[in-house]
Formats: sequence, structure tokens, C-alpha cells
Amino acid sequence: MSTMSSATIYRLSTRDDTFEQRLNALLDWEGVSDSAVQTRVDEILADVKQRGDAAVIEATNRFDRLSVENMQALRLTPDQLEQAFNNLPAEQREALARAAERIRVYHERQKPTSWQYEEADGTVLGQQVTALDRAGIYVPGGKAAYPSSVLMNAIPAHVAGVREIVMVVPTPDGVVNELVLAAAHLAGVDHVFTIGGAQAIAAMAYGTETVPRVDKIVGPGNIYVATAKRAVFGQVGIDMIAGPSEILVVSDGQTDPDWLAMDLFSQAEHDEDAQAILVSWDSAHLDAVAEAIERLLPTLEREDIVRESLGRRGALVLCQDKAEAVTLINRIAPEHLELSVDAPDTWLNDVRHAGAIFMGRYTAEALGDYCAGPNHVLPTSGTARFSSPLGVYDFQKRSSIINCSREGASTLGKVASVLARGESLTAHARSAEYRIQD
Ligand code: HSO
Ligand code: ZN
Repeated sequence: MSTMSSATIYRLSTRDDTFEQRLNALLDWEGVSDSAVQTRVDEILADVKQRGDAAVIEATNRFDRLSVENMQALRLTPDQLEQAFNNLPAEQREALARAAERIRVYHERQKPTSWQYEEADGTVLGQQVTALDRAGIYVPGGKAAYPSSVLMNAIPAHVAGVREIVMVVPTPDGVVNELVLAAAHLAGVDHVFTIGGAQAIAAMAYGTETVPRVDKIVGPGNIYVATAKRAVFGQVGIDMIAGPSEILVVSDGQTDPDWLAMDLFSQAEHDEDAQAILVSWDSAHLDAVAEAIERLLPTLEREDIVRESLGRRGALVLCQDKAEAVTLINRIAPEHLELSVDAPDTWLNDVRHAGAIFMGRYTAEALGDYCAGPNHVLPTSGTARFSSPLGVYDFQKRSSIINCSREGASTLGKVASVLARGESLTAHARSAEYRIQD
């Protein structure tokens, strides 16, 4: 293993005895759960549940340093959203609209269809897909407020056929993010409340005099928001509890090292706990990327965050060959995977766990973050092993359809009766038996 003492980023080799151990340590991420936070959140949830708007107003004034007297002051009208959109510089307005349109077109493809089939005796079985009545979108305030995330959360809801979309976004010290409002307008959000934290999650989960109660809450947030979402799950649906952003780049050594360095930075700049890993079997190439990292770091606006992130959780990994790279991909199950290789489609069958797969040298992950079309809300921290990008299907549910013919009721009645008697549920058995006609 070559470890440069002044290096910003770890250099690992799969040949090292300690490789597994070091990789595990790098990947280890615990969604922090703090009992003090839990207690605070429980109090806020209970207060909002009991006192509704009054509790939301109090908490908002306290945490966001405001002094509003009623909920109307914490509400934005559709006109205000539209105005925010119209006031944007043309370039931003057009970029946002272009991104929104591409996201919409992609998600239209995800719309599942209801289906039915008929059996020989005329019995019909099927599945009907319906949208949620109301979805709630949490948008963080301050530096983590991403207009692109408003699009990524609201557009699939809209495409799914959700009837009403409620959005909450805190405005600490009264600072409103105009781009976020413009994105809400574009994405067809119906109600926006300038509230945040656990009080906003509570308001949407329980409903207040002013905030409509929603059926599912989606969107990222800080530890208070995540804890509150976990706590209201069951009352309402939630999407996922997202961890820090991650990127895994696999390079065959032929991509410009500067491009790769910047791709790693692009996720590292999200926050100090973000994870950027590059894997290659070309050792000289890894040296070149390490050099590019050191050279380009000082040019970054968020140099401090990126240094911290790369230093804490980043790595350049030397592997032996393509097969080993594939094993690493599936082991890490990254949120974002960049296959910076020739003929990336020949890899696809082998990639089993990844939130989003960026194919080839030209597909920078950043394009997916904004405007390629697919969703940028993706499973993190290895959860791509069992979960998927946010999509239209997260805003829908399915109902089973059973329509027995007279004949079907007899055939199935006999089967049900035997099983019901086996469970000693005789009312079940008799209900089925009544309909048996010989
Ligand atoms: N990469 C983030 C999404 C994002 N990037 C928003 C820029 N803006 C999700 O993992
Ligand atoms: Zn990003």
C-alpha cells in the first residue's frame, strides 16, 4: 500500500491484509440517534398534536427567530410562488424549466398500469394503482436548500396523480430562498408553509387548523427532521432516512484525471461526511488522480468541506481487475456509481446494487443531480441493496381486485372452507360455504 503522508485522501489496495477492515471503517455510517434529540422531538410532536397552529407558531418563532402571530404569516400563496419564478433571471428560469421538463418526461415512464386477468370460470383478479391524496415535501432551509430537490420530490408526486402537494421550508431569520419557491411553482406544489424542523413534520403528520394533514412525508432534513419522520411513521408514510451523499467511481485508467477528481469533489462538497471513492486497477492512473486532487483542491469554493470529506471518508482504491471492481461495487452498494470505462454496458449485468448508474466517461454524476431526468433522491449507506430511487411508485399504492364468478365462488369456497376449518375459524368457513353451489 502506498500512503503519501501529506495526502488528502486515503490510498488503499485490495491486496493489503487490512483492506477489508479499512474499507469497513470507511463505509461505516450510523444514522445518529441521540436520546436528547429524541426527547425534544417527542415534546414538539406532542405539543403540535395537541395545540395545532399555536404550537407550530411558537416553535417557529423560537427556532427560526421570527415573531409571527398567525399561520397566515407562515404561508405562501400560489401567486407568490409564481412571482418568485417570474422574477428569476431568464437563464435560471430556463434551466429550471428545462430540468423540470426532463424530470417529468422520465418519471412519466415509471407510471405503473393497473391490470386484471380473467380465469376460465369467469373469476377476475387484478391490481388497481391509485395515488395518495396528499403528499408532504420537506425542504431544508439554509445551505442545504436545493431547488433541484424540490423538483425531484414534487414532480414524481405530481406525475403519480397526487391530488394535493404540501411543501414546508423553514426560513430562519425570515430568509426566503427564491429559487426554492420558483421550483415549487414549476413542480405544481399546492401549499407552501415556511415552517421547518420537527414542528413542520408534526404539522403535516397530524394536520393543524391550517396545515393539511398529509398521507406521506418525503424529503431530506437534519437530525430533528429525521427523528421526527421516524416517529410519525405509521401515522403517515415516509420515504427514507437519507445519509450523506456518496459517489463510487470506477475508472479503467483512460478518463482524464481532472474530470475524475472533480467528480469526486462534486459529492464531497455536499458535506463533511459525504463519501467519494475511486476504484481502478491502474496504479499510475490513481497516482495521476491523486495529483489532480491536490492541484485542483485549492481552486474549489468549498475547499474546506471537500478536504474534510475526502480526509474522513474518501479513498483511492487499487484493485486487481474488472472482476474485483465489480465485487467492490456490489459490496459498497453506492448511492451513485460512475462507470468511467469503455463499453460500460458490458458491466451493467454485473452491477446488482447501486442507486443510480452513470455510464461512460461523459456522464458526470452532476448531470443526474440536476437535469438528466432520473431522480436524485437515492438510497445511501448501502441501502441500495434493498431500496430504489424515489419515484412515481413512492406516491402510489396498489389495491387488489377480486371478482368471483358464481362458479369461481364454488371452487374457491371449497378450498377456503377446508383452510378456514383448519384454522378453527368457522365463520370464515361458513361464509365461503354459503356460496358453494353444487
Ligand atoms: N447529489 C445530491 C443531490 C444534489 N446535488 C442536489 C446537487 N444538488 C443527492 O445525492
Ligand atoms: Zn450532488
